[in-house]
This record gives sequence, C-alpha cells and structure tokens, in this order.
Amino acid sequence: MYERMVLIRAFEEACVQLYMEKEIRGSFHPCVGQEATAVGACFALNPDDYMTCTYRGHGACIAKGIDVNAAMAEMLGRRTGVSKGKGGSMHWTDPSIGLLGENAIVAAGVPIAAGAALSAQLDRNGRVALTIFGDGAINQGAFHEALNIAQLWKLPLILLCENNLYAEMTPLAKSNPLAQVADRAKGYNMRAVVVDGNDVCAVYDAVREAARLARAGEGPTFIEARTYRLLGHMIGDSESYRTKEEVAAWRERDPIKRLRAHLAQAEGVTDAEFDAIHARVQQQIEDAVKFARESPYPDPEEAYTDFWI
Ligand SMILES: Cc1ncc(C[n+]2csc(CCOP(=O)(O)OP(=O)(O)O)c2C)c(N)n1
Repeated sequence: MYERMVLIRAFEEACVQLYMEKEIRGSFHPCVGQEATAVGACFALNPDDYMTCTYRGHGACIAKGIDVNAAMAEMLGRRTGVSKGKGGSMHWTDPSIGLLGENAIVAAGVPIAAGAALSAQLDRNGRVALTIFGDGAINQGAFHEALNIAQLWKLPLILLCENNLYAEMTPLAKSNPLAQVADRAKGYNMRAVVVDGNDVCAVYDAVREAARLARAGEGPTFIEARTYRLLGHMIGDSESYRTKEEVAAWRERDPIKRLRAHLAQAEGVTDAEFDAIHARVQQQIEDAVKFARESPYPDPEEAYTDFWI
C-alpha cells in the first residue's frame, strides 16, 4: 500500500511539472494528499469489482491497477493512452480493471456505478461497485436518485465520499447545512460510516466491510472519508479561499508520512527499504514519461471513434 501511495504522489507531481512545461494541456486536478482514500479503498476490492471516480481520480485508477505508462500517455494525449489519447486527464477508462471511467461532471459517476451494481446483482456474479466522489457531489440530483434506488433495491454499491472540505473554491459549510456529510445517507435509511481518510488502514477496513455486506446482499454503504487536497483545485488555483496555516496543518497529517512513520515504528521497515521503494517508483515514472513522449498522437480520423452514446 505504501508503494502504491508513493507511486500516485510521484505520478501527480510529474504531471504538475509536465503541465507547467505545457506538455499536458487542458485541465488537471491533482489528488496530492488524498492517496490514502484511493489506495485503502481499491486494495479492499477484488480486481474485477467495478469503479467510477472523478476528474480527481488518478489516484484511484492507479490504486485499482491502471497501467501507468498508458495513464501517462493519456495525460500527454497520445494514442497509447488508456483512452487512446482522446480522454485526457478527466476521462481515463479501462474496463479490464473494472474502471468504468473518471467523470468531469460532478456526481455523474454515482448513478453509473449504481447501474453497474444493478448488473452485478442481476448477473449474480458477486461483484460490487465502488463510486468515489467529492463532498460537492452530495447536493446533486443524480446523487440523490442513485442513493434512493440503491438502498431500495439493496444494490451492491459502495459510496465513498472524499470530503476534502472544499468544492472548487466553496467551503463545505457554505453549501451544506449538515453537521457531517455522512448524514446525507440517513434520508435514505442507508448505513453510513465516517473514517479518517488520511489513514489508509481505516479506509481499507471500512471499504472491506462495506464490500462484505454488499456481497452478502445487505445493500449499499456510504463512507465519508475525511481528507484534504494539499494542492489547489487545479493548476493555477490562487487558493485565496483557505489559509497557508490550514494547508500546513494538513501537511502534518500527510497520509504518506503517516504510513511511513507507522511502518517504521510498528513493522520495523528501515530507511534503506523505503529508499528502495522510492527509487523503484522514480524509475517507473521516468519510464512512463519516456513511453508517453515517444508515443504518437492519435490520427485526426479517429476523432469520432470509440464513442458510446
Ligand atoms: C454538474 C457540475 N456542476 C459544476 C461543475 C463544475 N465543477 C467542477 S469541479 C467542482 C467542485 C466539485 O467539488 P467536490 O465534489 O467536492 O470534489 P473535489 O474537486 O473537491 O474533489 C465543480 C463545481 C461540474 N463539473 N459539474
């Protein structure tokens, strides 16, 4: 889990750099600081379980097992990318790992995952569907419709809200009257839990239990994972809506630092072992950037292929 979290961080930091150098175009929403929710959740699933996530979902996709070379190629708009260079940062899709897509539309992945959960229920194939979304999604109509039907039909669905306290530049308290995000589930009589989203083991345990219940026919679980994005909403965000002190306080709770401290203390992992992990990840990212740069752009004639309507 530690290595995968480090891989996500390194991927995102490399993308920030490539974005500044204009090798990556369009929008890019880094998930730096939110690696524990992604890895904790995906490691608790089976490889063939379904997942939807958001434009901030690179971490979740990498945690679910996306090919990092193909992911980087997508960022650079290359034909070898996970969406053949036509999806960009916000539309990674790979059905081979159960990834039914990131989504640029807030909350749009929630009903898609509910549909996947319904198909799993009808096919009795034992799969569950995980949908990861932000706190901004919980005021969207599509979110409410999906929760209602998921609970009514006891769909094998896991709803994981990454509550990072802001929807773009709007603080949660300015868009939401609830004491806590998880209370949204109460209106649907849905089981709900709150976890420390920067504690990878807490997220893993919550999702594992939710998956167990879903596979047993007990229906959906709503999980509020409290976390924080350490970078802006997107590159170029002035971040005027939050203080430097607040960001610094959350840096102290960096999920990677925390896991490293735990592994060193409780499991006796040495600095040399950590160094080896970081070196391996660095090499993987360098290889991915090289692969992406050396890949061709898609042919303009392919612009209208691979569409699903
Ligand atoms: C339906 C819809 N409305 C508005 C937007 C513009 N928008 C993009 S990101 C975003 C904030 C979403 O915040 P949140 O769900 O908390 O996720 P986070 O970005 O914090 O991960 C908004 C409003 C959109 N993409 N889709």
